Amino acid sequence: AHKKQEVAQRRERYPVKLLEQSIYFDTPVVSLKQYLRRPDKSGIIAEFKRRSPSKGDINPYASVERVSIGYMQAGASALSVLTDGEFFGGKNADLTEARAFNFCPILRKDFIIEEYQLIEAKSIGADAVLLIAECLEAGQLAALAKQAKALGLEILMEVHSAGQLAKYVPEIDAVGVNNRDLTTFNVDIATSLELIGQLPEGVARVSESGISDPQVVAELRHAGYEGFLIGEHFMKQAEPGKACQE
Ligand code: IGP
Repeated sequence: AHKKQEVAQRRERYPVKLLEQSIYFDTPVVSLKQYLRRPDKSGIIAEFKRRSPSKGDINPYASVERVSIGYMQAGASALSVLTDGEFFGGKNADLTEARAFNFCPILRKDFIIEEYQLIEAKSIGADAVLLIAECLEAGQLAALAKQAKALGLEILMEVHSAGQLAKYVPEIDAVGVNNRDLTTFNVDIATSLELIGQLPEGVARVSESGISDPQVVAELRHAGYEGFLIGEHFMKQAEPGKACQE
């Protein structure tokens, strides 16, 4: 409900007609799916987040420029930038700042519930958006997936259980299995290991959350994952980019 209000307020201040003037509307996206499959990259989607509902402050004064460049120098395949303000202390301008300094796929990490947020994602320079199965009805997810595609955005659909895979539609480019239960905040890598066999054919497979160990990345890769979404483990270090190198 909060998200709805927040989006309604922004829509009033920044109508679609205004967003459409953004130069990023003329720029084709950098493909997350393709970058995850590049042999010269690590498969890591390195996330910028200042705080989280489960951990509170992680790195409240972190610089987007410094952290995102550090991630890319360390060989990350892509960036994920939290734009949600209420829970994660992010903002749209954070993503645009990351865009200005990096040529790589950038995922807009937010709770997307309306088409306006997709138009916004395109206007701030995102290449891909997250659609969380748990937050959306099947019909809603399918409609947003079509609208995202029409804007040229790639889609990462997030699931936490096998049942949520029923919401999959062919527009989706990547499926992310969230190891964190959004209601209890418990993380368990076993979630990814259990669901790998049930993911649809052809999508990029991403394991999300609670990853802090290169050995776990190796294990997930061996199981069939191509992407590894890592936030807190990097962000809690003074130099998140350096942590990404290890
Ligand atoms: C990153 P972690 O445990 O490495 O910080 O997790 C990412 O998976 C997590 O931030 C996340 C998220 C989300 C945040 C996964 N799904 C949905 C906000 C909304």
